[in-house]
Amino acid sequence: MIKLNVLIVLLLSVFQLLAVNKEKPVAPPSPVFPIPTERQLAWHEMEQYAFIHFTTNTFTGKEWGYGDESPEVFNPSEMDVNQWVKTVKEAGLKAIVLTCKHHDGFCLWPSKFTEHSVKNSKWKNGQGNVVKEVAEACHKNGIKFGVYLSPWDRNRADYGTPSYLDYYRNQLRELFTTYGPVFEMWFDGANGGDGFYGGSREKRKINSSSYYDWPTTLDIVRKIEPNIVFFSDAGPDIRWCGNERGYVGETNWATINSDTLFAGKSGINKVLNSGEESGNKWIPAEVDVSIRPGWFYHAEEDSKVKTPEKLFEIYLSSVGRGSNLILNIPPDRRGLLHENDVKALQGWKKLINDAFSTNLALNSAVKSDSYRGKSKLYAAANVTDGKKDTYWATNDDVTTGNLEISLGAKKTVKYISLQEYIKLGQRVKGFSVFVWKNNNWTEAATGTTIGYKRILKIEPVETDKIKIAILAAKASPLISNIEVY
Ligand code: FUL
Repeated sequence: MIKLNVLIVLLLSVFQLLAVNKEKPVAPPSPVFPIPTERQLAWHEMEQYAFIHFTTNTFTGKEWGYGDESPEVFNPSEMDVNQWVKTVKEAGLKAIVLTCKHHDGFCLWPSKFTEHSVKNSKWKNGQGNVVKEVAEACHKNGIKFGVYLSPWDRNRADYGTPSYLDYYRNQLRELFTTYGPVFEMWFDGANGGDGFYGGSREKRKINSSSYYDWPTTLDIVRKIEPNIVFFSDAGPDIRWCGNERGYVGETNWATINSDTLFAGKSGINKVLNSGEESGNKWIPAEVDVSIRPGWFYHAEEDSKVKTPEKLFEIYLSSVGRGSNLILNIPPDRRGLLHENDVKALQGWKKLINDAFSTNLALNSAVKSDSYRGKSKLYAAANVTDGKKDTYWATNDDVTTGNLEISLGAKKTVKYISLQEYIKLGQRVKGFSVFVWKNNNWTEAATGTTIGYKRILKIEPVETDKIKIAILAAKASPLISNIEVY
């Protein structure tokens, strides 16, 4: 039997041993402001989702209905939202944002505030409700639901007067209390112009910076749905990427200045496309693009559906540059996603799966020229551990560094994916990717920003070593993830 005093001595030495081996705590890097909110972080992780444009336009062949369309024309012959959700989910899209009301004012749900809705259509004898069906199918199948409610309403007689704002806000309350949860609200930039306006058939001009009194409206919605992200040209949560062709800038800051956003300056689309390094707000870009030339379904565009290859290119220039992608797939007159669109989405998903099926760098050995306080917490191994909450960091006074990944054996490499730990702000301003080839480091790609995610397509190469050189950063670079495909 061990005597008590021997046991105490033994325990003491174990404690001492542990104390010696315990690292001195190293302070985490301070944030570089602005930083994303929790709801923005959750949004970043969604990466891609679907847009669904559907209204009377689908049946009249228009892109912007005038507002005088009879509700009767809305009559899908075999609508099946489960086909939409199934297609969307299988394509790897995480949500559906539905045009509950487009500029023509026709409502896809039987709103109690207007007669201009599905309740006066022939579809299901006026008993149908597209919004309810879509929201329920999304929630049942584990994808999120988002709302597009056009502020511009070419049907309403009172558009342009204060009473229209009551109408618009009543509809938001109606939608958000009945069909939630809603992850994103899409506020369209198109505002005012000619329209039916209850029979006036005239041109109406509104002052877009004051008429809508957005703070009050957003507050109403936020109270019902605290975690919602608001998209509009200027945020406040998500900004437009400045074009509808499917790309954000190669330089893409999630930050931008509120002054730039609201000054209505010429050249604003270019700034929206790249963000601003010195931006005082975290407002990341969303890339909106349609799988067809138009946002609504037109039979004559059946042969113009984007190819899987084009969609893959769009994926790289949106998600691959740190933005989210909202890809529009418009239902046809049957109320189904057209076969050509479904085929294109399937081909696209296959390209993505093939390209990114095996991360060759997962759990690979990584060397760095330095790491923060020589603490394991910030060591290079964090970039290949497959965990999003661990990261490599340098000391505060070090804003450059190299990360060298050994793949263990020669592999064919085509893509490199990099991620910053954006919870503490976007930092990297310049980097290069090198591959070990013929006993030399050869530059395979170079870039400016990384942000939430950056995917680099490189000339396919046989190599067993990759080096990421961070060349410039706003502060200590924090890299959470490097993947190699
Ligand atoms: C634009 C609208 O005018 C288009 O019709 C479409 O809804 C697109 C997503 O936004 O501003």
